[in-house]
Amino acid sequence: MGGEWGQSDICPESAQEWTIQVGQDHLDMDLGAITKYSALHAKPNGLILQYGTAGFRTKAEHLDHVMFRMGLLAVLRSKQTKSTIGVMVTASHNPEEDNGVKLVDPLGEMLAPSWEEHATCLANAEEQDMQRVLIDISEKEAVNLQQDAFVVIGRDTRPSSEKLSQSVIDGVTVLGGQFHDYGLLTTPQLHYMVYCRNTGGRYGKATVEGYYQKLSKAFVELTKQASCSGDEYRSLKVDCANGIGALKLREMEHYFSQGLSVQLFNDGSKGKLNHLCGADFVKSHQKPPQGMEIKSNERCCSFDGDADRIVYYYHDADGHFHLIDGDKIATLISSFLKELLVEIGESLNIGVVQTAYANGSSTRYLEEVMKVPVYCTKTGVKHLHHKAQEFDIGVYFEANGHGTALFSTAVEMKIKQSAEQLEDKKRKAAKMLENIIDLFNQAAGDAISDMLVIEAILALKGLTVQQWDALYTDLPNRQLKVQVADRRVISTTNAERQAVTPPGLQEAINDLVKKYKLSRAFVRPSGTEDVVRVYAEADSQESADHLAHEVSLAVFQLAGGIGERPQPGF
Ligand code: 16G
Ligand code: MG
Repeated sequence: MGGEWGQSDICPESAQEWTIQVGQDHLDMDLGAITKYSALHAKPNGLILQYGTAGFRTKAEHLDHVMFRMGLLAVLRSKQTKSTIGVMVTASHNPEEDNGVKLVDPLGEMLAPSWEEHATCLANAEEQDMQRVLIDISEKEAVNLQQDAFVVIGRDTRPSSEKLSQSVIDGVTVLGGQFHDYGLLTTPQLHYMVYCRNTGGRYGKATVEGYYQKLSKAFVELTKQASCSGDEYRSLKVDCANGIGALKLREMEHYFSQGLSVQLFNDGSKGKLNHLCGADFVKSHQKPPQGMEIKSNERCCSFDGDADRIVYYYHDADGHFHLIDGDKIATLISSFLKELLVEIGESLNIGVVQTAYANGSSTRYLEEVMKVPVYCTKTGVKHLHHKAQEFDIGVYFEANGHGTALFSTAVEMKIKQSAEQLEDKKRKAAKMLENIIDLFNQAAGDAISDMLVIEAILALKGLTVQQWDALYTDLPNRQLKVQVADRRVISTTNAERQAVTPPGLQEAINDLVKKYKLSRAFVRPSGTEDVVRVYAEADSQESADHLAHEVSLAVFQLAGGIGERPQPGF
């Protein structure tokens, strides 16, 4: 979330309106110590930040107070839920100078929305109001301050991350919380740790070792069943965005090497984090990362800076670049899961969850060819995750490569039973599904786990990357950004596919879309940058480019564009 300097309208109560109702309970907060330590992590006057789609994100030098305060908040959340809460210090695919923080809820999920609001209020309170906001949150949420609190902390490889995670620890400690600092972790590893700790170890062991062993065991079991062998199927080039993914994959590699050999690029030994590499760069520029040499038909993938996204790609024999994004990953996974269910003879309800960015071809393929129901939610992992929980098996992916599959407890039990009771082919399929369930990180989208799932499926089905890519052809598309004075003038409905305000904008988009074949377009205010995003797809790249440009102009005119008018050409 870009930092803005100015008056907050997020927490409208002014300092005077706070009635000081320090109840008996609050004597359990050492207010003197909080004030003293808070002054050591002082908030720059007037800095306003918002807990956005993926927590707070801005220049690292503006975040010290936010980290301290998120340490405090994590303790309150932990006391309220009587569970371990996670705090991850990362800014994912943002430039190296940025940083960010997000809280992880008890089952490894994103923080509940009402607490996102508390996070925003607490981060924006001026120094003198901070205590009162803290007390207000604990009153509103009926936090029993006598309850114990436990917080686990992880961080990515940014130069600023170590110091910032120390500020989180200061916040946790001053409120009397216990903590475990995992140090360097991928974001999904921290989600996994939180999930493990709050489910009494049933999900796995809450150590990196436990994570490596659980996933690798499942992967090796699966790939043992694959009939094809040879290097072609079992080696993969991985662009690690010069981030934490490189460290963790290197640590993990020997656990699964009998099933797959990985060659790491952009491993952080020289390049800058996320600079000209990583999943976000590859997806948005539709070209390979720097620092990786690709021979034709070699299978390659990219992680993002905190290893919670993955995209695949290859060069064909003519040297053309082909991107395999989250939509095609979801298609591969859901078709494989569906095949296994048919083989086992189970009719479970399986659903795929996408966002408005999903390529129209993928949705059509899933619905019409695979006959899998598809649902669309707003952008942001929490929305997809939430929807996917409604199914026996919910597969969710954003086109940008963030996603996973969720299995209900009932399904897990059923499959375990089937793997023991059924015979022959059915038993084999049930065993496979059992291992696939273990291989997914069900707490969050996870580049390492997804990579192993994909590699296992390709090996089991004997598919090459080109055959996978050929499932369907993506419709040409284009994404653009438009600068406006206040992006909040744009509000949307129908999972962001239609603009409600400003008046006339949706009508203008409808008229433009009508001019092109197989076309679709939508606009939405970004949750992470101060821009409006425009998406268009059509039957040709030229049409998609034109449509995106025309929609950008409509946004510029009707939604208060600033700076230079959008120009055609990319
Ligand atoms: C964040 C979200 C990601 C979403 C992106 C959209 C999480 C963990 N991450 O990175 O899911 O696709 O924001 O960004 O929720 P935008 O709002 O700027 O388009
Ligand atoms: Mg990320």
